[in-house]
Amino acid sequence: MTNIAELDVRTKVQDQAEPQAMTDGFHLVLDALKLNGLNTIYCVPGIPITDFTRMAQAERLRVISFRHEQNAGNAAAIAGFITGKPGICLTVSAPGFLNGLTALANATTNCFPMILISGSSEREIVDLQQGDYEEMDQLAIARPLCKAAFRVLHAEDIGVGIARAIRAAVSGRPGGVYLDLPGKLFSQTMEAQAGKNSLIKVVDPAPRQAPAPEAIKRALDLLKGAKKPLILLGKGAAYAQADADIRALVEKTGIPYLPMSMAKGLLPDTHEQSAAAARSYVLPEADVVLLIGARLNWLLSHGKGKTWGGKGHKDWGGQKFIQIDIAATEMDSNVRIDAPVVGDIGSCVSALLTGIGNNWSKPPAEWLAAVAERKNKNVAKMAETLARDPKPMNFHSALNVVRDIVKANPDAMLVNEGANALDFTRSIVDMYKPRKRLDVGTWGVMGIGMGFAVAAAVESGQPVIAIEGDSAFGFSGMEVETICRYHLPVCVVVFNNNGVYHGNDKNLGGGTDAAPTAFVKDARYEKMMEAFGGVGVYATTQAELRKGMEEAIKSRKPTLINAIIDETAGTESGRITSLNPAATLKK
Ligand code: ADP
Ligand code: TZD
Repeated sequence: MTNIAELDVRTKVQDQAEPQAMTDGFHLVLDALKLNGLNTIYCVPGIPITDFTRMAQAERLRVISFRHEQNAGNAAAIAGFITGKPGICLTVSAPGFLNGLTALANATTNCFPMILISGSSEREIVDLQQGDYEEMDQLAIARPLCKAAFRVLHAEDIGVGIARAIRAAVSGRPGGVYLDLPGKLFSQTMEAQAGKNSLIKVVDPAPRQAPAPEAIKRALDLLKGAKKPLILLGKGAAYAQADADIRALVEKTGIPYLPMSMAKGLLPDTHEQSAAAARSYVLPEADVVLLIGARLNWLLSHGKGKTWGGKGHKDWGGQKFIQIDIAATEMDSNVRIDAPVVGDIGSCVSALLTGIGNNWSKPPAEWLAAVAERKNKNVAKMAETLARDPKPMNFHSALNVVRDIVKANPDAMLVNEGANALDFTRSIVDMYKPRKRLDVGTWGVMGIGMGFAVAAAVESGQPVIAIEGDSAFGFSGMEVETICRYHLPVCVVVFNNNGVYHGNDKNLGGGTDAAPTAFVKDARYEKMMEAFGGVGVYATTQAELRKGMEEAIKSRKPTLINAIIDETAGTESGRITSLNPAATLKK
């Protein structure tokens, strides 16, 4: 038993001791991020995270503050794709959180690693639905839209919470993670040393997953017997950062390859084995297709139908598929996968390379000649179209300029969204280096433009060119202020054809309202950039567009070029008109 005298002595000793150094939730979150090399935060401040953003800047983290959370979220997502580390987006509760959610869901759909951290309201009040400020059960809402969702209630669990979020975002198939931090957590205090000990520096966050030797053998056996082999590179291959091995695999096998949109530049688009210009020939003709980090989703017509030589819309072609993917459940998702190779792309490609050795026979000459013939014919046809200089400009003539500028600046990042502005840029503008082309991805989502552009500039330090449909630009256009505020070397080119897809639609009811797809005619988008101190250019000719882009890249000044395009030039939905249900009943 302790007697009173003993207690007295203890109290005195405690009184004389140094006051314990303390830390709090704010600092523990910051320290946990820093410890894991996560030094950039894309955010919109407000209750309860305003002080957090200030403290982060005081601690020398890069804090990029946006005008809308969706753009901050898109920035974090693409930062994740470019760097392989989870991009961090920080928002306020309920409405701010919801604004960030589209980006989180889009990141998950595209397999981009990001962590959406949102402050949230008092649990006790939220759970009893008593009407707190910005009340919402955010964790429950986020959960079905991302890969994992966690909430931290106690300061001593912050280290574990951040570690779990990082691992969930980047291990296996990458994706979006939601981390819920209730307002009360930030001001919770604990002893500093204990706080420090509770943090985790994540070791090997995306562990390699080597494929089974028999899976490699099965794949090589299939590839060896192929008469008309084809390699398809997807954005998973770009993300994997196994650039040299992927190039070696393509070149050692001599197999023609097709890059998906964001895999462009993994090998330069000018590579002689690129079959991009013969896409509609090689897909139905190929007999064995090796997919590397590409899903057989709608972008590849689900691996069947006429695109693949099937007789009808749902019929399979005769191809056999080898698929490399980290997600075993991706196999057989649309058609039979004859040789699944499950593992990380780096390990899988390297194992294939070892198996291939140095005596691999190239594909039959007839196949290569047939591909080359189609390709050369299409390239020549395109060159003819690109050589024209119509007045006003159309998509081709304007993109001929962009193509030259990207060729002269292969390190520049290219952001791209729109319908026609997207499809034509993808097919006309060659990319020369990996992870330079950033676009609407799996969903074909509009609104990624300025968020992606900001993060591309921040993460790479390179000039950014954003080719934007005028409709697409509108979804995130206010961030030109953010671009100016942080002095980012971003050149936005708005392809202005006065509307969604094109600008010449009429009101079918005959009223004075504009048609749903039509915008204000001859809108002066360049003045938006001028309003915040950037450079605005109004370009009606190829020469004006070229000069504007060259100066923007040289000066690294925020620039918006309003490129005036023939308002009749675009087609409905660009290349995917067939997905657009058109009314068949005439009333
Ligand atoms: P695209 O749209 O370019 O065809 P997708 O987004 O459909 O590409 O496919 C990317 C695929 O890559 C996903 O199925 C994903 O699981 C896979 N993936 C992503 N990173 C890796 C990796 N490091 N190793 C293996 N597979 C990966
Ligand atoms: N909203 C969201 C979030 N994503 C979408 N994809 C759409 C709406 C629908 N949509 C497209 O699919 S493309 C597009 C919209 C609105 C814009 C096309 O017009 P644009 O490009 O001006 O950006 P073009 O070059 O004129 O075709």
